[in-house]
Amino acid sequence: MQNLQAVLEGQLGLDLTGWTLTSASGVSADGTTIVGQGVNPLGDTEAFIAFIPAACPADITGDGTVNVTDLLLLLGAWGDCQP
Ligand SMILES: [Ca+2]
Repeated sequence: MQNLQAVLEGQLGLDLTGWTLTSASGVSADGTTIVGQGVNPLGDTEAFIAFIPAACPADITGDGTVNVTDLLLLLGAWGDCQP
């Protein structure tokens, strides 16, 4: 399990300064939409909806771009798979 607020801020770059996400109450079937409650910077409880961009399987580094670095990682792992 991961901390949703940490993922939204750390991995997706959202600025949630002053917010505290307190609960997630629903997730779409494809996992790209999450709804819940949080406390906004004014201290009021408020609903939130977060849209998570679908992952790009070719972006091996996870930096949002498919480029030569991803290709080199793929080529570096070329060959027989070790369990
Ligand atoms: Ca990449």
